[in-house]
Parts: sequence; C-alpha cells; structure tokens
Amino acid sequence: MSKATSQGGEISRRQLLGLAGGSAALLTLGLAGVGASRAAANESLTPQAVVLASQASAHGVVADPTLIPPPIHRTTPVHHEVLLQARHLWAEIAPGAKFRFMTFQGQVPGPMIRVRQGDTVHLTFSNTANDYWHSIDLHAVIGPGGGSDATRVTAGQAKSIHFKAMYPGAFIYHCGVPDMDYHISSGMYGMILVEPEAGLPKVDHEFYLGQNEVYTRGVFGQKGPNNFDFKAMNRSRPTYVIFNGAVNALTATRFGAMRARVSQTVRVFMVNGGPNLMSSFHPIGNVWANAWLHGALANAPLHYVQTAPVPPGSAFVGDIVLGVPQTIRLIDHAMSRVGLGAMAEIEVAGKPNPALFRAG
Ligand SMILES: [Cu+2]
Repeated sequence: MSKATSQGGEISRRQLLGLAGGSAALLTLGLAGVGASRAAANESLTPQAVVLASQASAHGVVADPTLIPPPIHRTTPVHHEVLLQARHLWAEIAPGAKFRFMTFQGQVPGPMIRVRQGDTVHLTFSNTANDYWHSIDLHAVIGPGGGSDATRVTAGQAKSIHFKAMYPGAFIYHCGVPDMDYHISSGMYGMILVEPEAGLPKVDHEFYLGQNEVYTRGVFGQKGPNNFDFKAMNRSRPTYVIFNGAVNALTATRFGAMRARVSQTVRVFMVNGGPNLMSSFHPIGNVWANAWLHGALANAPLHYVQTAPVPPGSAFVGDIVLGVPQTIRLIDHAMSRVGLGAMAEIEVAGKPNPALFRAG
C-alpha cells in the first residue's frame, strides 16, 4: 500500500484519490492543516479540482474492493474537499438481469471516504439530471440528519456541508430522503472511515465490501429489466442479498476474487446498507482474529470471533490471519441468503502447512 503523503511538495495521484476512495470521481486535497502548523511542503500546493472518470464499467456498479484510500500515517489533522454525486444507472445484478441502481458515484458501495480523527471535511453533494431527490446522511457527522437536511438536492443541484470528524470509527453514509429504504436498497450507501489518531494496526491487504438486499418484482436471476418491489421490501423479502452490487460479484467465477498469501493478514471493511436485514458476517475456514464490532474503532477489538453481527446502518472492521492456502468465502451466515448472492471470496495462495491443516 502506498502512503498518502504530501512530503516533498507533491501530492500523489493516490492522495488525490485519497479521501475520495477508489477510482471514483471524488476529489480530495490534503491541504491546509487544521489547528496545527502545515508542513512546509504543503504551503506551495495550489488547490485544484481533479475530476476522475467513474469506475462504472463492464462490471456495472461493482466497486473494486481494493480501490480504497491508503492507511493514514499523518500525525496532524488536515482539511479535505470531497465531491460526491448521485447517479442512476441500469446494470446487471445477475447475468442478464438488469436493475436500475441508485448510487453514489456510480458504484456500490459508494466510495470509501477515509479521514483521521480531528480532520475537517467540506463535502459537496450533487445530483445528476434525474427526477429524484437525494441527500447524504453520514453517521460520522454530528449535526441535523447527519448532513442530509443540508444536502437534499434534485436534478442539477449541488449543496455542501462542513464537518469535523470527532470520533474514530467505520461509519455508514447513505441517502437520507424520506423513502431512503428504497434508495439504499437500490445502492445508495457507503463508508466513511475515521481512523483513530494513533492509526490502525498494520496489515498486508485491505478490502472494502458493502452488503445490501434488493427487492424486485422479477424472480432471482430473471433476464431483462427488473422493477423494484415495494411490497416485498415492506415484508423484508429480498430477491437478492449481495456484496458490492451484484450476485457473487467478488468471486472467481464472476469478476474475480480478492487475493492474498499464506502468513499475510487481511483487513475487511464491511458496511451494511440493509435497508432491513442484519448480516451475520463470517469468513468460512477462518475467524476474525481482530473484530471491531459496529466499526467501533475507539475500543480494543474482540479476538477470534466466528460470526460478526452487522446491523443495517452499521459497519464492521475485521482482520483475518491467513494460515494455509484456501479460498475463504465471506458470507452472510443466514445461509439462505448465500443462494441470493451473498458470497465473496479471498483466494489465499502459498505453501500448505500440514501441521495446521491436512486432509486424511
Ligand atoms: Cu437517494
């Protein structure tokens, strides 16, 4: 993982993506220090807007779990400029089955916003030309509606909020309009990660997953366009339960598994949009060696947790220590949901360790 650093008078591309998370079209500028002297190198930086292409691609709305901002190594607070845009797009939720997603920035989950406790953020939320109202409620924000009151926008509008990240944790953000259950089910949620001042323990890989359930009038996998089913949502009877915007998206047989090696440690950041279902998040063939339940990073993690409860509107941070080559399947252990799409894979390569595990 590259460091986000502005030492030496340069802001790396990674840092520009930095806060912004992934390849998405957020922009962020790690510029002015807040309440602290700015590094000399930073003084020469000129604020600039960098608009990046959306990652919407052949993979539809599926967010690449590896395209997240890098860990923060700063020891002083900074100010961030973040742009987020509401976008609707039709994409495949299963092969041949199309669904009209509502998204932050064209991806599900929306881009991870990564800051440090004490940082300040100026967030501008805009809406592309569609006839829906959207907004953003960030659970890391102390203020009316988590920011949703001040960011409610319709076609062509943009509004901003300014906030200070007071508490460390992995927090959800989501659309906060009155029919937000419909919007969140359609993909409008993501994570804002507020790192503790001391940072997080180092790991070899970080992955970013978002779970939500989708309610359609068509049956599971039905080809062609699938309209939303409000009655099914009110009864909490989903057609799909998915990670990152499509059935089994992050598996070898779809768009590719996540990858790591024996003896490495991986960290999974998971946000559950819901809108209605609690996730029972389990890594098959391993455990959460460190488990920050509810994303509550100010606390010491629990150790060796098999299945982490992740309620809708919450998040989870968990580490897995890799001991043997295997494919670890990340699932919602409410098992019937695995058949509805709730599975992702981490392929672990490396030498077998017969002392740890062997068949026969
Ligand atoms: Cu919305």
